[in-house]
This record gives sequence, structure tokens and C-alpha cells, in this order.
Amino acid sequence: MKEERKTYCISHGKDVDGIASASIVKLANGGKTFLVNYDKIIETLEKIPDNANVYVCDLGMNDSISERFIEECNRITKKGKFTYIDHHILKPSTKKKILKAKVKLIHSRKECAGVLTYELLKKKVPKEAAILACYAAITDYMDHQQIAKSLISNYDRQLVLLESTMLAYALAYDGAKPQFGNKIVDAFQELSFPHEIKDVPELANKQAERMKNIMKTVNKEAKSYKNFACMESSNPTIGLVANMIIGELNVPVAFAYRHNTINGHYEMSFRARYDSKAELGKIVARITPELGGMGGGHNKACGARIPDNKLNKFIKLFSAELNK
Ligand SMILES: [Mn+2]
Repeated sequence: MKEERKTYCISHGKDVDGIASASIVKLANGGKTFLVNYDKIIETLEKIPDNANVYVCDLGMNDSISERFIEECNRITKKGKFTYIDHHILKPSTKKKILKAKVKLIHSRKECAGVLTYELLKKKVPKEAAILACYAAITDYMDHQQIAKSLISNYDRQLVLLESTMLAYALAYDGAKPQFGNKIVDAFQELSFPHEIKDVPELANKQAERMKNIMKTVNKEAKSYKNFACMESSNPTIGLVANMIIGELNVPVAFAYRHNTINGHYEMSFRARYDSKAELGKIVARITPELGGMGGGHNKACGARIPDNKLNKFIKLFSAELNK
């Protein structure tokens, strides 16, 4: 039976996982794609008509938006359909409310959003679309998970590593602008590989060059503390800077922060080495609210935002929590 409702997909626009999820939804249902960051979820949902087939992918829920998100779920499920696909931490109380709002919830911490989306929609997409889920898993560090591993094993491993990294680097170079992300989603409708998409190889190359330069500055500028190191960076992808601090300074945990002069905040990105036991998402979620900021995420990768006059206080609290 033909789907009568128009599909609207709101997905995370900052990374390959969100873009791959959106591409799979569009391959299955057509419709309109919105690539957003966390701050635009609600205003984008509000623009969607009642009688719509809505997908929200790779956008974790937090307390600052969950109530309004659930309101939108309730509005849309009265006449339309709402599918929420995610792999970030979901509070049991929020989960209950989402299910009560008649949302089709596909939530697992075990696989990335791209893999979850592919699993849900694989009967409706060409089998070549599985490679999009592989790109998502690799760039989200979820490629050792059960389904992801099996999907990746159907391809030449080096090809999927090359293509996914090229795409992640190209996105990283210009800070993942929605326009560029939409171009990728369109190219994936034709089942293009990242190396065939206009500007992708060139931007990836520039990012590689930038990474080489960051490695040099990290050694000079990062400050070491007990079991972690950190530094300020003007790079748009501070997550990659954090990764490099870990490697270059041989520390289990690192973070990088970028000054946002418009709102007077530091945007922060945290990473832990694969063998670290640190629960970064929990630590950051615990200490940022008392500094007038916010943050959270996964154990080994998370983000935060704090007022710029609270940096020293943050470092003190972070060190205390990490070394508890
Ligand atoms: Mn993800």
C-alpha cells in the first residue's frame, strides 16, 4: 500500500551517523530531510504538519527539551506517525512518556543510529544502502557491535574505512554545514560513494593537512593534569583535537575547548582512550549545570558548553570527579 503521508526526517547534521540515517530514511520513504543540531530539534518539529510521517534520528533526548519533544510527539501521532531512532542515553521516565505518546521507538545503546535505521527499513531500500550503515558505525566508533560488524564484513574492509573516513573528514573540514550535509544525502540517493561526491575528496585532504598541523600544536600547547590533558583550539572539530591530545600526550582522557565569542561560552569536546573506565558523559552531565552550563553524552565521547569565566572551576571539578 502506498504511504499517503509525507515523510519528514529530522536527523543529526553534525556527523556521518546522522547523515547516513537521514539518507536511509529518504531512500525508503522519500520526503523532506532536516539536518539539525540539538538546539534546532523543537523549532523544526513545530513546523511539521499534523498528518505527517515523522522520523527523528540520532538526536539524543535531554531534560531541557524532552517535555516539548513529547508535546510534539503527541500532536503528530494524533493524525500522523512518529518514529524515533536513537542510541544515546534515554531516561526511563522519558522513554515511558515517548511510548505513551504512541511513538514507534527504536532505541538501543548497542548499535549506532545508522545501523538501527537500516535494520528497521532494510526491506524498503536497495541492498547497496547497507554501506551507509557501515559508514555510520565506523565513524561513530560502533563498528565492533554485532550488527555493524556483520554488515561491514560484506565489504572490503579498507574500502569502507576509506570511504567513511573521507566523508567524516570532509564534514569536519567546514564544521558540517547543513547545506553540505543535504548534498551528501542527495548523492546517497543515487548510491554514490563519498569519493565520487563533488568536493568530498578535496575537503577530506584539507582536513588531513589540518590534522597534521594540529598534531604539532597539541604537543606545544596542551596542558597536562592528573590522568587528563586539555587545550584551547579554534578548530571547528574539537573532538578530533581531543583525540589527538590522547595520542600525542599519551593520556587516558582529554578535552579541547573552543571560545564562542558570540555567546561568551566555551564549547567543549571530551574523549577517553578505548581502554579507559571513565564515564565522561555522566561526569560532564553532573558538573556542568552547577556552572551554568550543560553537557553529556557517551562514556568515551561527550560534549559540553560552559560560560567562559567558569573554565578554571570546571577543570578543578572535572579533575576531582575523574580521579575519585
Ligand atoms: Mn550517533
